[in-house]
Amino acid sequence: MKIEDARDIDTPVASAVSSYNEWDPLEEVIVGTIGGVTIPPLTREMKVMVRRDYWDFYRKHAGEPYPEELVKGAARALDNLQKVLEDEGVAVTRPDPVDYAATRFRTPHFESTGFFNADVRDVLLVVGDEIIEAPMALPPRYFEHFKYRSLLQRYFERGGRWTAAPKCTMGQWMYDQDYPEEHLAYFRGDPDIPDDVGPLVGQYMTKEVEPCFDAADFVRFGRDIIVQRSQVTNELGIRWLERHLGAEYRIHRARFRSSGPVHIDTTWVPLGEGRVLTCPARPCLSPEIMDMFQRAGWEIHEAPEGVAPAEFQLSSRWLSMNLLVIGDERVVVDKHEEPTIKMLKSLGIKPVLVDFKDHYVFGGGLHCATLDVRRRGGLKSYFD
Ligand code: DAV
Repeated sequence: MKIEDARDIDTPVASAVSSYNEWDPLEEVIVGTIGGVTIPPLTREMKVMVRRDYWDFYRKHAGEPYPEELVKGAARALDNLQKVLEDEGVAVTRPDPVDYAATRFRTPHFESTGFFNADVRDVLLVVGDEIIEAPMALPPRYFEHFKYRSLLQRYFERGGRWTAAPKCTMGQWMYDQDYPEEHLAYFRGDPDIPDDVGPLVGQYMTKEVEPCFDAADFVRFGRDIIVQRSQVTNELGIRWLERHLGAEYRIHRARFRSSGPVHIDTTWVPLGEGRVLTCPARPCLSPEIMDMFQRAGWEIHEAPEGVAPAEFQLSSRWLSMNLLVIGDERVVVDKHEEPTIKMLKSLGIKPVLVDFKDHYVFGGGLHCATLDVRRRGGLKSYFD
């Protein structure tokens, strides 16, 4: 990691950071980097991230680099995305790859090796002119924010506000040691799940011991922010953000029928003002959220199933709906996702195609692997 000297700190600047929703015209974005990604140790709590078919592989190879051809493929996908965005007139910044993810680290509360995928959206939350570092909830991700350190410093010099939410300890007391192992067998996109599976009866891998959240469990609609209690975001974490943002924002808790929710951006995804995608395998269980959208005249469209010929170790297939809206009725979509492309066209939206499927293996789609730093437009209410 290299952090350059600060430049020009005495010249006042208008903030380079400004983004209030997921769809205003995109001017500047961070695209993640994959270099250094390391197979994380398969501790009990990490099983919420890794599909069961891969548990043996993760057990055997913890702390090692992923197979080189997978990393190369994902790196190419991220470069493809950078090019497509630049061709659309969006400025792109990239973090440095890390070279220390395989290093064993130790805090007073746990020991682990790293993980460090390209999913910047999991780690950082932009609300207006502020970039917030999420506490995260899983030990291999404890230091993941450092990957963005030099970029964050740069955005700070360019006028952005920079906040770190309190880190949690990630000590074993944070995780439910009685969480039924068999419930982890159901993965996030499974439509047929029993009614008593953990999250449906209010049981999660993370307990309410310390605030924790991943940034990707929040989705921004101007003054209104929708959040889900998930395996990695607890109610205390939600309250921390609610109090931190104060009266200008309204945080709405939404529940979905999911066996193990992790990140809301394959579940409830705005396509623009007045239109949101819902995942048919994870319908919304909160009547007040459905009411809120319906009363304000929002259209709720079911996302078609993903079809990209890709490998999924860390996510469901629903990365197909993990879209990056770049404004003016343009949406970036993987070029293999024909049904999604067709749906976008039928809504009068221009699909901007990118070859991205080789990044899916690391658990992230187009929204996960990016962070909008600046979108044209200000703070508005879309539900009054
Ligand atoms: O559907 O498995 C993936 C989102 C990762 N940021 C899913 C959620």
